[in-house]
Amino acid sequence: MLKKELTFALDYALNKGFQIHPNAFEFLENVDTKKLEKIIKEIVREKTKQKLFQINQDDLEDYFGIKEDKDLQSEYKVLFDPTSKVTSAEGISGYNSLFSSRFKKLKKIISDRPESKMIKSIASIKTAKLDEDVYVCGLVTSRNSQRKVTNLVLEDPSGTVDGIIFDNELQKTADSLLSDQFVMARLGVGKNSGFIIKDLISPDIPDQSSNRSESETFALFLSDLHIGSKYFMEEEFNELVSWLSSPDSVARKVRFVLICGDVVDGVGIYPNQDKELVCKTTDEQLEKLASLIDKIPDYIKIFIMPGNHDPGRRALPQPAIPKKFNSRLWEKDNVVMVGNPAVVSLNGVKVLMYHGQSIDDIVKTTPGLSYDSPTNVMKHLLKARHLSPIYGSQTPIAPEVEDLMVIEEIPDVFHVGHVHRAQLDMYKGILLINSGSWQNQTPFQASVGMVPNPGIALMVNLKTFQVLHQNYNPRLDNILQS
Ligand code: D5M
Ligand code: FE
Ligand code: ZN
Repeated sequence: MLKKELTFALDYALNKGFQIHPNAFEFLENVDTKKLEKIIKEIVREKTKQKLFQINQDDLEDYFGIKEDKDLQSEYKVLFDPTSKVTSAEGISGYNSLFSSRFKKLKKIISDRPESKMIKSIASIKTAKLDEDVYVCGLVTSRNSQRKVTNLVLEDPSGTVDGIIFDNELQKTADSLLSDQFVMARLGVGKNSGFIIKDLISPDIPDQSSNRSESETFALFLSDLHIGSKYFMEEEFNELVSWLSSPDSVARKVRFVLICGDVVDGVGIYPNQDKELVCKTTDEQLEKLASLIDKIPDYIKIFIMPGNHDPGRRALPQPAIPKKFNSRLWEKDNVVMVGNPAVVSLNGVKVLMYHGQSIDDIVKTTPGLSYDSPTNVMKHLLKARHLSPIYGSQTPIAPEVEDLMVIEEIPDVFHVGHVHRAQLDMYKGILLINSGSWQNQTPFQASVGMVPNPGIALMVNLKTFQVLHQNYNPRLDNILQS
């Protein structure tokens, strides 16, 4: 039902012979009701003078002084998108080329370090007589911690080596390594001629300065909307969407919206999901997404990435949500459909977007990590320079010829979702954002004790990297973690 102030304003204009364009109508719905009468009277007076008898959104934006600021920089580039690159080689030979690509790419990354000049192949250190320590590098194939010692097996294309760690601190470093991640090790020979690991060096992120936007343009970071689910916070999300076209001074500067996957809840993703869906088909769910996007001003660019709930390929890397599921999204000029992971540049600021599927496997196998702090997991990914190292666990990984999950480019912002906990942090100058979710706690999450903090919108000033947040969740215990 229309608010009475709005009905009054509309009647006033109609009685004066005016037509009201639907976009003006939507705009007026979001204006403070107390101001409506004054606004409409002034616009009617002004336009009557001009003998123009239609009120449209432009008139209202003129009135509020909130027309698109053309001077605000808003340039984007997609720097990396796996969509056209996925080839999926077959079976065993596919995985062989995947791991060999991973090894090569990461060896190149680590070759900036001085120690890397001394790297030897694993096969060669087994046959040579070693008088001094040597460096090898490889993927972690197993890690085993007993009370006093840790055993680590590394594999390079020439073979595998089994090393023992006695040092307490180094054992902790070893525990923090992710299965199948790349690492460099300093090895010495022990008394019984076994190898002792004396140091472990991850590829990691070098100290660097990050790129900034010249203008104070804002980007809005979102994830895990789960549109179609009974638990999607539709009302709160609509409020956020309306805010984007409101006169608010920050809203006026938002030029980018990044959605980090699980945009819809999907169909048949988990057992008995249909009981928790309000939209029963992916078509219906994506159409609802498209109609929400219709309400966002078209000078705002919206990047949409798939997650594990969205239609299309499930295995990583994921191509963009295919056009056959919703052509309208693909055809909208202000929507950019990207795969998972993707790198986009916003006014020169490089944002690495990744849904975050691998977090599930990592929290299960790495001491000290948990769902409560997704940004700590993100730091591990950056250290390993890989988004989803663990193979053969819950996260499906496709046998690509090239490993597209290696973090080759160093981002300025690392944006992840999936675990439904909004959190911020910094790591080596990189802004870490887990953008949380817009889905209330599901019965499954409650059963495993996962407590999401949904309904928090995170906005980053791309010039200063200052982060603002708005909590649309009415629950008082729902707070942003940092
Ligand atoms: O996942 C939201 C979060 O819930 C994510 O951290 C994984 C976790 N989750 C969801 N389903 C399962 C099952 N079946 N087992 C273990 N953990 C799960 P989302 O991708 O939004 O479903
Ligand atoms: Fe999700
Ligand atoms: Zn997810």
